[in-house]
Amino acid sequence: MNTSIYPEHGWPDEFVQRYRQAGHWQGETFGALLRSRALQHPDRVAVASDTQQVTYAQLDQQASAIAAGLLARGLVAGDRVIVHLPNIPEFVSVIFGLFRAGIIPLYALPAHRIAEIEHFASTGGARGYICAAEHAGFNYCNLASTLQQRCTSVEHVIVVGDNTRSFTTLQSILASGAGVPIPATVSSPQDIAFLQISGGSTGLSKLIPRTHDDYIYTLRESARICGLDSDSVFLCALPMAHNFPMSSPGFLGTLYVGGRVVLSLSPSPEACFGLIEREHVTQCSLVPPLLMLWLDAAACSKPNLSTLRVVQVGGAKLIPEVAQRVKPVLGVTLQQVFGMAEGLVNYTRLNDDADIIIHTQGRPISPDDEILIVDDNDVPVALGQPGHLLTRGPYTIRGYYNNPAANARSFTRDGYYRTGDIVKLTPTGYLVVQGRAGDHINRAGEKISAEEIENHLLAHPAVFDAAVVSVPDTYLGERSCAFIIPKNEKPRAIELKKWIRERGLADFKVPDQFIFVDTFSETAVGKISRKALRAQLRAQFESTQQSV
Ligand code: AMP
Ligand code: DBH
Repeated sequence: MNTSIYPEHGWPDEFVQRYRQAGHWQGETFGALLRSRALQHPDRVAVASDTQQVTYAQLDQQASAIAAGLLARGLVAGDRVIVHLPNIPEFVSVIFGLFRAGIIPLYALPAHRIAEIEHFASTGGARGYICAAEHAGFNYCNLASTLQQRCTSVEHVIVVGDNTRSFTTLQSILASGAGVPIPATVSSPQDIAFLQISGGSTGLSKLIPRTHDDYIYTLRESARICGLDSDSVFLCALPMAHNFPMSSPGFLGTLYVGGRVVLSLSPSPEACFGLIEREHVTQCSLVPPLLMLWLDAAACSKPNLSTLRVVQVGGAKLIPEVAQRVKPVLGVTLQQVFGMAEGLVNYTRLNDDADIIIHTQGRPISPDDEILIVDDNDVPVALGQPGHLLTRGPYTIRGYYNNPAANARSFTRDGYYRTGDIVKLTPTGYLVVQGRAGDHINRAGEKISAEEIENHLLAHPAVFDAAVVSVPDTYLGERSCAFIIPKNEKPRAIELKKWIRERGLADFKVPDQFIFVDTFSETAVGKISRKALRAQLRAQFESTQQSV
């Protein structure tokens, strides 16, 4: 099967030439990258966890064995396979095994449940699903069984760890593939390497096709901008399937430079502070609410963080009051990161003035990142004014996977991606994020689509209408609030929460708060857009907060 990027979401030829000539795209692939690092420093530890240490040579061997084992089971280059694993070393060997076989991983977050996984499997046409047997009290094998009943395309389930359902284990794949030759390079640098998922501002998440060339470019440059080298030790505390800890610079950026990745199953200070001391961690990335937890915990317990140099913070807006505490409390350099799985990533630079580090969300990685800040009619605003951020460049996608309707909405005719973010540009080219234009809730860095949750609430027999909005939250940044018009008798909030969970949605999507109302407004129903309605309800919420 031809895995080359589909014409509708490839870069036009003139851009391909430009990015190659500039040296951004260097023709590397993930499969070859690991081999070259393993040859350079076979005995260095690539990935460490509480229980395992895997060297570059071992990782390289495991990747080859997994590739051979999967191909022997009938998977072929170009197939899509969902990877649903927590922060364990097998995450890394599995994805490199898939890369080496030319199979395309589709990354799901551990918090995702059957509703999301089924959607990924059907939109991605997945032939396989690789999961942990159990993690954080959740049995992924049960999910796998339901998935196979609902999605016949998913022929292969592979489980990391023993399981009672007699699914194939990763151990048996490794054993069957060990030493078995695999076909010579199956991927070309411009092929899709994997599918990331979008935060999903309108309805369900979309699939983001990233190529070897474009993603490896961000790893190389992110590692440079974040000061990573082969002596760096990166602690991956956030879920490693997320684009931020994966690539900005993340665990892949660390492997790119031959450094060491330390995995934590939990991002809590209790779990991470000990690891930082034991493994001599130098870098880590966090979302703002976690940073706040770390700051409070460090101020009390005075852990030994002497090896830590840089903490990257991104995924949601970091307020200056919190940013200011990083250096004095943790003794490290703060690096703000404003990025998106679709591409564009901005960093404050390590040697920037404190004022820039504290008050901006950084500037783009690449001289070829093109930024436009426009009004509602796509007309550029004056410098320094807030507007919609549009972007295109050497690592920003030109289209979602298999989704022409979303592509028509999310990209301009000349290929700019409509990020949905409202930003301001400073005179020196730094971005300051103001908020979102659309209706998604950024709950501690986890993005929730209002529309997706509303549709699930509307399916409840006692709900006449529902509107989900974001409301400010001191700790989470934003939390979700559902306004509900009951049909007859008012349902209980706890019942609606249970309903959302039982529909198989990730826990972070369960509304934090419910407000029951008789009507949305005199003129609202059916006459104004959902967007205007949500804005009105949010304003209503804020005014009641002020009056208390
Ligand atoms: P996703 O679609 O899940 O990849 O999320 C990307 C979105 O997260 C961006 O478009 C922003 O809305 C938000 N985001 C990421 N980093 C930051 C940041 N440092 N400050 C504010 N918002 C951010
Ligand atoms: O929120 C994100 O998606 C994000 C944040 C920081 C991201 O994808 C990234 C850096 O690469």
